[in-house]
Amino acid sequence: MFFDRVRIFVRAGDGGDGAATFRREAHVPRGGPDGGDGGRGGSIYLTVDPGETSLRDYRHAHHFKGTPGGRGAGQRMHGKAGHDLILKVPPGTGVFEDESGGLLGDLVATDQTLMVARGGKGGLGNVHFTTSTHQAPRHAQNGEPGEERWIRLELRLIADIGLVGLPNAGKSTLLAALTAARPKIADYPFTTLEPNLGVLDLSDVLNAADEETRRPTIADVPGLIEGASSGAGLGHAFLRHVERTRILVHVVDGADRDPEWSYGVIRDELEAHDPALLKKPILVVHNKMDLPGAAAAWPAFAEARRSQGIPAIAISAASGEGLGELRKSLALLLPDAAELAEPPQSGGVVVHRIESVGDSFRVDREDGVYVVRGKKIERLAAQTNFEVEESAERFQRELARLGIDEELRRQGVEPGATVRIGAIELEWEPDEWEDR
Ligand SMILES: Nc1nc2c(ncn2[C@@H]2O[C@H](COP(=O)(O)OP(=O)(O)OP(=O)(O)O)[C@@H](O)[C@H]2O)c(=O)[nH]1
Ligand SMILES: [Mg+2]
Repeated sequence: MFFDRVRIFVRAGDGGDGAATFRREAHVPRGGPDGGDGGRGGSIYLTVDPGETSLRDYRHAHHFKGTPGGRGAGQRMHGKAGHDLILKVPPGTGVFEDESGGLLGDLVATDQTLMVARGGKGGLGNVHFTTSTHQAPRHAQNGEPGEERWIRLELRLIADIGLVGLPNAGKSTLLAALTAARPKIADYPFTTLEPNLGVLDLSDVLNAADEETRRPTIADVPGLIEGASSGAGLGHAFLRHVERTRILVHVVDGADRDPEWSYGVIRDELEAHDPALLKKPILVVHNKMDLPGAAAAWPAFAEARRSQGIPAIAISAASGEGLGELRKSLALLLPDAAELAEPPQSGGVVVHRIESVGDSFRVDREDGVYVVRGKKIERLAAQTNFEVEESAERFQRELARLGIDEELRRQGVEPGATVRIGAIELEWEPDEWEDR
């Protein structure tokens, strides 16, 4: 199995709690507040490592957690920041939010990095809550919870040249003949079950000056069959991998009963998957010329391509015939060296979504419990230490300020009723809630 699609769960570290402490000094009876802030939680990032070629690393590991930030302490000591977690992915990894399906980023270039879960902010220590009238606040914020979400990773291999063709056409044999790659080759269809990549050395057919930089990659993908574009065979999943190649080499088994039909099937499938594929430069190779059948079929095949204005070359991946000409044609079609160093058709910019923390909320009655939902209020609830009266009171003032009190009353909340906000459950006590 080739791992080109996975779903993983990422949870960034929670922020550390702020401290509510007071100075203790020999001659000061009651020192001022000196509680430091909590450290921020570790975030989770994905980064492109060109050494990775599949998402195999994520085959068994699906859950990733960032480390929490340290707690703040007295004497204004801040908590330590949590460690960030950096996960490696191969170039060509699309990152989607699982729930919405929205694209979070498209990672193509080496070292390109995307944050997928933001660490929680550290809670503020009580030093931040002094005012002219309130010199000894016992209130400190709890750390903010780290962001968590399921994300989907989808790999679209990035190669300069893609080999496409029916099973058994000789794609893997050609890859092995052109590069140092050693893919499995066998006389039966569907030998190749996952893409193989090779690096082409074209220095002999190029100017000496270009030698260093032009090292294009070739991808050999599993054979396509009729109906591949609508899901038949293995090919469908792999058509995605040829989307980003610069050049396609269409390999036809010249010794086939009907090379012309074989040729047409692949063209149709490419077009059905994405008409843009046929707009790429395509080189057709008529393979197995060492076999008498292929040699006999070549003149008619060549004539048909000539009349369509599509370049075709006769080769034998087995004997090496025609490979020099193929390499020269590839060198001519490949864009210049500078462009080769860039990832082909970089999927574009990384999309960073700024999460909005609006004041909006909703109150639903569920099994007798009033459930309050809203980003801001849930976050506040998570950051409040209800053991500290002062902090609990601050929270209740927020409920009033945001209009949540009013909405609860409108829905007929009774004394003693349970109000749930995120993971917190409160008891509705109107007197206490009102006398502020
Ligand atoms: N005589 C001859 N046989 C070839 C040539 N190229 C490939 N073959 C043979 O054709 C068979 C299929 O070759 P592969 O390279 O595995 O074909 P493929 O296109 O990669 O096939 P899938 O991986 O199944 O899609 C093997 O038995 C090869 O030895 C050639 O130029 N001449
Ligand atoms: Mg193969």
